[in-house]
Amino acid sequence: MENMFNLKGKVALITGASYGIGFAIAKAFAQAGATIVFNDIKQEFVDKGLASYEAEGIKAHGYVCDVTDEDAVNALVATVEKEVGVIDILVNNAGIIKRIPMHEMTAAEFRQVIDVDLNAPFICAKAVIPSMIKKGGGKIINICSMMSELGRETVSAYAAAKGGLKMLTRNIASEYGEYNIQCNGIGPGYIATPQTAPLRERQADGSRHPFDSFIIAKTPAARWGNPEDLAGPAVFLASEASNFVNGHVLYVDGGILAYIGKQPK
Ligand code: NAP
Ligand code: GCO
Repeated sequence: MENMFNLKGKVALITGASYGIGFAIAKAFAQAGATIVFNDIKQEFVDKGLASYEAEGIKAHGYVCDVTDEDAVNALVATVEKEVGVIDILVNNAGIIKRIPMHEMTAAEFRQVIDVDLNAPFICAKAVIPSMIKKGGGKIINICSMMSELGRETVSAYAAAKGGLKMLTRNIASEYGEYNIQCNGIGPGYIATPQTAPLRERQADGSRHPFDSFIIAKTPAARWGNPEDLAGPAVFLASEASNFVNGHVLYVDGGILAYIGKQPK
């Protein structure tokens, strides 16, 4: 059973993994035996990420690459194949959010979110699939969201992207399953990372941010998730244990999607 979750000999590219969810997933992959490759937009963040991995005893390979730039992504994949090895596992983790009421959001802002959160996973998956086919298979994991299923005020672009990412996940699974490529999604709930820090900021009087209290009431686990809560589900979807799981979005949300929410006192 242990071997089913073993990633020894596998090369994993986790995009945008200097910190946050991507870092936690990469750390778990390393602990399962994988070789870690990650990218970030700025050398400064790549360097910080390398230091963080080293502090965990992980010799990661870090590269500067903007995932929205197709030429840069293709060059990254070619460099990784030459310097590290063929990519067996791709985690499309890099992502941004802009919280702006839709009627105030510019088309350029909308496009920017779609570019990173939806176009980039397409670009990265397209770049790794040919070598996965040649190698006899691979794993693609797209980091979806509660917003792959639900909407809320101010996140129109993000929800459109993450909803699209759920269907891109299903389509990659459909088109490449016959090549032993499994493409699945992970849908994190509300996770404590820099991306959600504004939603958890303490108020001037020291009380919880209203959104923080709201999420606690909407989550059966009555807590925010930690990036480490995604480690096991990610290793499962990256390992042989999930070889017949394809086109699935595994929600790791503490039960949010199952729950109407706690009645206000
Ligand atoms: P985060 O803390 O904001 O980190 C996002 C990472 O993506 C950063 O390393 C960032 O690099 C990188 N990135 C952004 N744009 C990029 C680009 N064009 N090219 C390369 N790297 C880029 O986010 P997170 O909370 O860890 O979230 C990671 C993923 O999980 C995202 O896809 C997010 O939508 C999703 N997610 C998050 C939550 C949550 O509650 N936190 C829940 C569900 C889904 P820089 O530092 O250089 O900007
Ligand atoms: C927001 C949050 C969410 C989380 C996550 C939930 O503003 O609602 O940022 O979108 O990031 O996607 O799954």
